[in-house]
Amino acid sequence: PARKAALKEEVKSLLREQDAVLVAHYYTPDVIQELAEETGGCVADSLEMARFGNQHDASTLMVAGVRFMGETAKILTPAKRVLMPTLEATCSLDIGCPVDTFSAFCDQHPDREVVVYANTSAAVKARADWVVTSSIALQVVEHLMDQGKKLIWAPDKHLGSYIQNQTGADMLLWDSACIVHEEFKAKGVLELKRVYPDAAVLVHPESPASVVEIADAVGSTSQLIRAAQTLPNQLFIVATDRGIFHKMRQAAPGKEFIEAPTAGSGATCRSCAHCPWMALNELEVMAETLRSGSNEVLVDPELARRAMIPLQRMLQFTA
Ligand code: CIZ
Ligand code: SF4
Repeated sequence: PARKAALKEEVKSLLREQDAVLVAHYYTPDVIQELAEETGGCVADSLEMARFGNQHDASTLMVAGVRFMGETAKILTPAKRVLMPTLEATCSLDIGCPVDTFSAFCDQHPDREVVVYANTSAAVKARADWVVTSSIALQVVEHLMDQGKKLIWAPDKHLGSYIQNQTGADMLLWDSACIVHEEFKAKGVLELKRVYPDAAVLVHPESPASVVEIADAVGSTSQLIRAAQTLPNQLFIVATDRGIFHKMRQAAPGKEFIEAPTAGSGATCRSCAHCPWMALNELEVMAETLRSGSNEVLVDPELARRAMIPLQRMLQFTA
């Protein structure tokens, strides 16, 4: 604990010295979220992270999250230096949507507007008409439906079919999933509900439809935090990455949160309600990155120029 406290202080002074602001996702380790809160940075979902980094005047952004979040920051603010604690933090959705196959798929359906989730590479964003996050996906799809558009949706099939069910939009879905959310099981949640009948079930729509169906609230991370605040329940079963408990406890003091059950435990559980890539954002590696100036995120300028168009559309849609 003494070492951790000393390291935290070192990171704080390194951030100051380097005119860097820390932008952290809700799923990163508690200590990283605390650091962001204590140093004037932000803890947020990917949409708010993008907006915060875009508006902040620091010359360096330290982005704690996964690769696409650092890339988004770099694309939106090319003049800034963007660092990440590690460049190895990827995302199963990004991996599941390689640009070559995706582009070929889009080429086969030229009559469809291409909507991609923020959890994608810069190259996939560059091929898209729209980038969305889970907090605005519904509104953007409704907006496109009003214009009579047919859509391609990628990469998350669970989020895609949730939106399709909610809106009735004509969407072709790419077949990929989040390894964390996909593990939540309706059977386990229902068993837990029997033990705690007064608990409300909060579900991120990257989860399977069977889990979404039994939710009291479905939404993005920031929407689920709000639900924890506003619903009258004292106890919540939460089907999203457990990193979110840090903010939920702050937002709803005195309330209690339990992890929704996943398929397995121990060796059979690949993710156990916690993203293995978000977990790479450790205090030690952040300190080392700041000391050495390593792990700078760079995006090919031509790709960045094209990816910026749907990203700015996303920011403007929600402005
Ligand atoms: O699952 C993720 O990576 C999420 C929810 C990202 C975000 O903040 O939209
Ligand atoms: Fe990707 Fe899922 Fe991890 Fe989010 S939680 S970064 S969607 S693998």
